[in-house]
Amino acid sequence: MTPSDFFSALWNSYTQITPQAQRIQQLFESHGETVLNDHVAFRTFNNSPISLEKLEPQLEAIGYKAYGAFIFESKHLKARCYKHKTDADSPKIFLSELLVEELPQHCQEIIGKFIAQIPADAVQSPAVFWAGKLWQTPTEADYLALAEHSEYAAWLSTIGLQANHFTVSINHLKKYPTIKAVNQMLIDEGYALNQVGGLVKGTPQSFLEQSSTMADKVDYTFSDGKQRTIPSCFYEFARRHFMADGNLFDSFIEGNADKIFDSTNTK
Ligand code: OOG
Ligand code: NI
Repeated sequence: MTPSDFFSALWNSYTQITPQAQRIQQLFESHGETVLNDHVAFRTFNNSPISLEKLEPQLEAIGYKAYGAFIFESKHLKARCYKHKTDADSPKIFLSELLVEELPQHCQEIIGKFIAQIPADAVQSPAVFWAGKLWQTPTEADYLALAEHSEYAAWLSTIGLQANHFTVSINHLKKYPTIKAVNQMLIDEGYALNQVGGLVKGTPQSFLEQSSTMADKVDYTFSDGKQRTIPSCFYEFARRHFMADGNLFDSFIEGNADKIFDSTNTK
């Protein structure tokens, strides 16, 4: 599978439940822009057949290699980032996993029921990255119990493996050169942005500025028949800056990422 096939399959499954991303991309295009992606991100459960460690070889299979590692203590996550070995324009990939054993016992038990349903050989090809949830639909009570302690766990229990965001590269836009201009356009168009820690995460001095929409909401029926609208996926905007050595910063920043995760919060 080529990276281009990989990202177009991902975009298809992502926009099915994130119609705002398609609309915002079209908005940029209607203003004469060509939208390039800075990165996409995935979430998963550790100690499972779809752990970060088990998924990583499928990224290597499409020509990617890991170049950074991150820890999010209060969210009980760890993550790695990946870039293509030869094509610098191919989107970067951010893959995180939930450290399930750090959650309260009752959450571990709920997640344990999902993990027990994942086939041991679930990871066979890069297509696993849009496999969705590999377990039965949770009950509303289990979903709410997870959300209480880990919004990430609640989100993952309903959505599963799939790109949780694509990211517009502001560096490649012509008419919206700053993150402020992008945010203002989105606000004028009525989109709800993630305000955790302010609209803009990061500064030019830290070489990476990011903002994101709040996730789209989709109608969801839990296994017990209860219905509610739940967050699906969101769209991100990133502007990278040059470092003193003349290279564009190409990694991620824990302090920014910590807030971007909140784009799928239920509250
Ligand atoms: C990933 C959040 C981190 C970034 O650009 O820092 C991130 C997620 O929400 O799964 O995407
Ligand atoms: Ni991101």
